[in-house]
Amino acid sequence: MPQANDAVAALLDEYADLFVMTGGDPFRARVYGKAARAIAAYPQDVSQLTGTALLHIPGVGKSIAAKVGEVTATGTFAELEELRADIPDGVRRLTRIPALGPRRALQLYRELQISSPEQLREAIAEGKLNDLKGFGSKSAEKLLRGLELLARAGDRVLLNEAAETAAAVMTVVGAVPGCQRIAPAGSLRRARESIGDVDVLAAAADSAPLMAALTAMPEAAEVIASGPTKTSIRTTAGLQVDLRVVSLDVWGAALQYFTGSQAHNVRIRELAVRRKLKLSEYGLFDAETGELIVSRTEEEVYQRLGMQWIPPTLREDTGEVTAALKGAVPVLVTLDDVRGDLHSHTNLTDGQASLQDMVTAARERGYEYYAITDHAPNLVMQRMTDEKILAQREQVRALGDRLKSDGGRPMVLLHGTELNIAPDGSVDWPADFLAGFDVCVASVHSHFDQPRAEMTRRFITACENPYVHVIGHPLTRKIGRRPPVDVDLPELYRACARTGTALEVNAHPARLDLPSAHIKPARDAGVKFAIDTDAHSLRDLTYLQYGVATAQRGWLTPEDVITTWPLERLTEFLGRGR
Ligand code: DGT
Ligand code: CA
Ligand code: CA
Ligand code: ZN
Repeated sequence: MPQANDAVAALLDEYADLFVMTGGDPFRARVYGKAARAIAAYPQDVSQLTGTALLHIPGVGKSIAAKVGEVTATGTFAELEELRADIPDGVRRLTRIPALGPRRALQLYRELQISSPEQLREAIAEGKLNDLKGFGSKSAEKLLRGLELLARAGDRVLLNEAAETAAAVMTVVGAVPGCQRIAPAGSLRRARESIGDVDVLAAAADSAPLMAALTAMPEAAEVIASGPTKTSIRTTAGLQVDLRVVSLDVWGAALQYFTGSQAHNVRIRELAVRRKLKLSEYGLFDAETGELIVSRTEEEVYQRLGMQWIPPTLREDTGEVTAALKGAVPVLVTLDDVRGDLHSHTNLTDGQASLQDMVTAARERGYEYYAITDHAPNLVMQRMTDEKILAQREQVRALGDRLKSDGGRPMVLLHGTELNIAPDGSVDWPADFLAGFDVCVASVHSHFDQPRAEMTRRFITACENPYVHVIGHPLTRKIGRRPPVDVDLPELYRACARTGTALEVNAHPARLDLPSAHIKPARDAGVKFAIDTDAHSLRDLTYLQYGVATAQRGWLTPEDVITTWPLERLTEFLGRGR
């Protein structure tokens, strides 16, 4: 998707935040937020569109279209700059702290002159918030937790942002004559849930033109270091990119080395030493004679060390080396194995695209089945009603019939919903109404702070509901923004395994939930998984790959993932207990 759209969306979001902070009408601010999401999801580059064409984007009226035009021409817009002049940048950073809204952030600035997360931490330590109206003792505790989360996220970015940056670099550098090979390395290749810097490895006899192409990119705001083997830039978005160029005959050794993780590399270097070998980014050598043994491919390097090749998503020193030595590396689930998606939204609730458009896009992805699961009524702001969801079911059935007979690729449409798990574990509708859905995802969307015992009870009750098939984004965390809920995980896994309820691996790069670290223990407890996009736009459908990578990091095979199963087997799973 066009980068210009992301830039415009970010500025509109910032404007919406600043607007509320300065006492603006929150309803009007929501209009900007909504337009920002629509622009981010829009398939065409907004910087190339005329004023009238902009008006076709949902939620974009004349005033917002004018602002988009201003951004295209100048990089910003006047009203935003006015607000920026009023409020220090740090105050807006405060609003990123979970549990602190824009208004309370402004209150902290006006009343205590707090204008950064660091100052907030000090003020809490000094007890300055104790007498502040609207800030109880519990809110100091919550804010500290939020501050910690923010600090841990640091300057790391989400997987999709890193992947998009790497793709841009690889397109430009890969097109330079003499570039023989180019690939992502580092945490991006391993698909960690957040990325510190982007590592790209290229092969060429002469590195200079490749390095020059990188530093000449319009996205390169700053050259941090430049040399013949490694050049680092910082992008206009603040992300560091390290480009390393090696000679083609050491490609495999270099790719292995720069993919990491460091812990994985330490482990296999020890192994090499025990075999009287020496492993470096230049190859695997005989430790005594210094003679090169292998270096061209990763496969050769691992093989010569006496083990199977290890998929990058497993290289975290969590048992993969032992498995590879025994020839027991699992055949991990891949994007190609996925046959469908059980969690998606349309503009009947908070999705950006119509039912027809979502279905067309899903079909283009080659799915065998696809479920529409708009929000259920208890998420009040989505204004769902029984009538609306039943009317949607009719549309889904009619559209499903058309898909069967129009000669295109066959895809079975499922009608479902995303239920809300209430604090007591109940969901939006009674059994007889739930029975009408093909699939029900159930998720926690409120009361995130319940104590562990209650939260655990809540999940177990939802699992025991025979109409709940999948627990959506189970820990409800948002990476770097919202902490996971506190639940007894082994108890949850047992309940899922016992009741045949799948846990979702939500593919959205801001969620990646169930987080990969928890997936393997859940699998070992007998849980099955649904890799779902939870798509709210056409673009979100492309994020499936991050869910697959997360599942791989959790050691999952196709057998563990119900969305890789043929429809018949899936239907049997969905029909359980009825
Ligand atoms: P990040 O950037 O924090 O998301 O994580 P990584 O894993 O991409 O770390 P990074 O960028 O510092 O280094 C990329 C890979 O290169 C790393 O996974 C292993 C390898 N590497 C880089 N420097 C060293 C080093 O000094 N020692 C070792 N053992 N490995 C290194
Ligand atoms: Ca890195
Ligand atoms: Ca790096
Ligand atoms: Zn949800």
